Amino acid sequence: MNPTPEHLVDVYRVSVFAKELDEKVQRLLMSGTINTTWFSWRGSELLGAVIGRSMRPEDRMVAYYRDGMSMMAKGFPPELLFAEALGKATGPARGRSGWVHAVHAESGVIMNSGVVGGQLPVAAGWALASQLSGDGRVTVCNFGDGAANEGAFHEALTLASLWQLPVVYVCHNNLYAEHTRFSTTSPVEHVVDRAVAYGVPAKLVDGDDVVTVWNTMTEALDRARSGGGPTLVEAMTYRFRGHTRYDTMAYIDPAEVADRRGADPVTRFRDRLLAEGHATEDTLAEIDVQALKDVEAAWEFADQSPYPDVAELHADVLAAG
Ligand SMILES: Cc1ncc(C[n+]2csc(CCOP(=O)(O)OP(=O)(O)O)c2C)c(N)n1
Ligand SMILES: [Mg+2]
Repeated sequence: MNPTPEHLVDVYRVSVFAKELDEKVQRLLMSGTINTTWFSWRGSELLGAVIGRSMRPEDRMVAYYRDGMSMMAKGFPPELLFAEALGKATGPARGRSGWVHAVHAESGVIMNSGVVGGQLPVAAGWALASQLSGDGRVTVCNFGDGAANEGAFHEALTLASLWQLPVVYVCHNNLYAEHTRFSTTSPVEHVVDRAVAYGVPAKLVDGDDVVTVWNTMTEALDRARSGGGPTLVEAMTYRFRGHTRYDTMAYIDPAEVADRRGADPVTRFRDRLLAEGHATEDTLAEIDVQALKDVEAAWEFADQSPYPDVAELHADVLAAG
């Protein structure tokens, strides 16, 4: 079913917030104000917003390190994510997991893990638990094009298909895994080209095309929920910044990056909402102002939160004797 105008404006709200949060973190990092491991998601905000918003609250998401936008869209409170990233005691793991392993049980989101591809079998396991308990939940698993080259991809897709698990695998194909272009590591052009080997329905989509991604996700979620098994979605997207903040992107043609940055999906979606009459300039301007305020509130919360007490250093750590 096509997204309603309310859905579309909501997707804009979530994606403009994710964009501003990423920009804020970038400024804090580059000015030396904070120091944390951060993988910028600039360029993929729309994709993340649609994935998170097309899911039901009770569904589960296994996310990955460049995926904060999907996690927040699913309900992970931004201030808690920020606090966890900074190692603060108010983070859901009391600052111990850092950004890369953040978990928020209430919204059903886990980020697993620093091991590229590690999230795919974990998602199959969560989906198996839903199938066995009959809880009606679907698990969505986000991963990158690089993760699709891991053995875990093959293992997870095989099991998910054999057991018809309620899971949707969403590959965020941003063309690069660290400094390596996907085309130099894959004999086939697209990750979905491999789906036939697993007997899994698959769809290739433009990750910036909100309506198509929405319809693809809702169809895949419905199929999983009604016992129809897994789906593989490959969403083409782009990474405006380097793999990490130290990456100068010397391995990419500067014209490619300039072209992509010049066609910011969030800005283009805003233009489209106006052109198609889904929202007025006043409404969107209000959303833009609120996004900046909400980002500042999340930052203030994280910044003012205390670090864990040093007495906690050995708490929850398994030790013999
Ligand atoms: C098993 C494993 N191999 C290598 C790495 C190092 N590494 C971290 S991120 C990354 C790139 C993964 O790229 P992709 O899956 O396309 O995700 P993207 O960063 O592009 O979103 C690599 C190789 C790792 N963390 N784990
Ligand atoms: Mg990638």
